[in-house]
Amino acid sequence: MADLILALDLLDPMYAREVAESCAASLDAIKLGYPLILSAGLGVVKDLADLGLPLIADFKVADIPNTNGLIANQVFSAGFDAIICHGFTGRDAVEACVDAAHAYGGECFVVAEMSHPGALSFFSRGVAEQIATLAVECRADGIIAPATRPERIRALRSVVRSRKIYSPGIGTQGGDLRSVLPLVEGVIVGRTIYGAADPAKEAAVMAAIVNDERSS
Ligand code: NUP
Repeated sequence: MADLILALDLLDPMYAREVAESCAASLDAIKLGYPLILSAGLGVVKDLADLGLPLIADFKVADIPNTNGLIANQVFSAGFDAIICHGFTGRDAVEACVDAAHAYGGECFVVAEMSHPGALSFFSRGVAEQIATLAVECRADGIIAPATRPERIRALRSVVRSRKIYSPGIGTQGGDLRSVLPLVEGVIVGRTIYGAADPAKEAAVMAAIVNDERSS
């Protein structure tokens, strides 16, 4: 049973709000990252809160434990429900994000392997499995794994077992929605939805596929 998560990587806050609002009925969560937050400010989180959808902060936090904790506390006090951090920083740094998330009743997801081609320079050769293992040991709520490489999702599933896998890379990056849905708890989709001529229609089409998979 996978969630449909919109990656709202738009720079114009008014248009971002319009797209989010028009797609909201088809979505299970919205992911915000540097593009929108740097252009609109952290206040955009409160602006989107009335849509009633969980908001995920994709800052891929990757600093020392103290700084990670400070960042995560800002994220959750701004109203986010979940945070994404990197795992290559190691146990203490990941734990700082997980601890802050759980203190706020929120969730923390650890990037195990990225979806773009260049990710293979460093995430291959067992590194992703090690990061996923660390995520489990640190009590993270789940990992991020690439929709562009379903076989890697399957490999990482055997590490994280019942923890969540959220997967970006559908559509524009080449990942196939129908192939990935049975493997994960959430698909993260940006340009394929917000870049469509009619984002609400595209979100509805994808939500119908998600619902089909849920009921199969
Ligand atoms: O490995 C990752 N790949 C990825 O695309 C980890 C991510 N967090 N993302 C994010 O997912 C990326 O920053 C963007 O916000 C979204 C995918 O967007 P799109 O390729 O569907 O437009």
